[in-house]
Amino acid sequence: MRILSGIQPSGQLHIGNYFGMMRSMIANMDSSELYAFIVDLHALTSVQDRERLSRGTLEAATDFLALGLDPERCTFWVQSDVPEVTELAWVLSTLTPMGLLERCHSYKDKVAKGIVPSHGLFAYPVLMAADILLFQAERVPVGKDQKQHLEVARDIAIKFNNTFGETFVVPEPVIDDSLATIPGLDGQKMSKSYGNTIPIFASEKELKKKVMAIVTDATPVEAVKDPDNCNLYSLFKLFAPKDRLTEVHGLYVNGGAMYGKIKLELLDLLWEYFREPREKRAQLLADPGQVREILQRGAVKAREKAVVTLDLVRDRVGLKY
Ligand code: AQP
Repeated sequence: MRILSGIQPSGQLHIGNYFGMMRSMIANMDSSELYAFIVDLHALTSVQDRERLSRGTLEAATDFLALGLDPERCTFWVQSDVPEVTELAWVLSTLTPMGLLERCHSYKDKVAKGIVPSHGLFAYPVLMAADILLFQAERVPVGKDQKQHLEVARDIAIKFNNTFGETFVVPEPVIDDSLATIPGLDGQKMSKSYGNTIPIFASEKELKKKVMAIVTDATPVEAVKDPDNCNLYSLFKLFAPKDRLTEVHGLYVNGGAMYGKIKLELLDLLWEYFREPREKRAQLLADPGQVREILQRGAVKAREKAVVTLDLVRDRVGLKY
């Protein structure tokens, strides 16, 4: 099984990225042919700051490695190091109906949040389709927020195959329904560009500030509360051991849940959960040359695959003469 997914270096990686995508990618390393990459070209749609983007790219790669991605057991690279993807994106864009992109709510949401409505932001799903189709990926683990983009990629693949003959594998999304969308501090989707994240590798002080800022309602302690409609509970559920979760669930439905106490408990759980990766990350940060080298080797490996697909595409559409 060929599995592929990417992550934007558009800010500190957060627990939504981890549970939505990174964790299942790491878990799939041995059972599949895995392609993982840092999508810096996509991040350009929201980060127009040279220093932030280049630093973010190296940091995102470092974080992924620290969390357990093993470059020897997958192909791991930075999107812009494989330029074939931009050529394929252009070819695909010529047969992507405008209406398909106009329906994408991620574009509308981002514009509503103040991100400049550039052509790149609008065409984001086409570049994402190119990422996926270039490597003939069969499965793409993503959070629920990316489901529609996956449908766009599928539509484009089908249209291309119908127009030019069987060329692309039509990819399937892999979405863990229990973790579909991790809420942010304010209850909206946790998102780097919404400023509502819990970063995986925040300092203890920063983490405390974030966790204590999780928005909860103002009901008294003894009131009965709905855990399924509580942002704090949704986050607690990700980290708490089963028995403790059952107890806290009981406090919600019978009364007695103290938000402040649960937040402090969540803080401890979070800190412990990422302890080992944090130590690994500190080692990698001390040697950025090693991370760059891993990425360069990954890009060489990725390009070997990319040129084969692109060559086929060029032939199919008539770019060979
Ligand atoms: N809140 C979330 N819940 C579940 N999954 C999530 N993902 C992101 N946020 C959540 C998944 O993480 C993967 C990588 O995401 P991305 O960085 O490429 O893009 P994104 O979805 O746009 O993430 P952000 O944080 O919201 O970034 P910005 O703000 O820069 O756009 C994806 O598989 C995504 O589903």
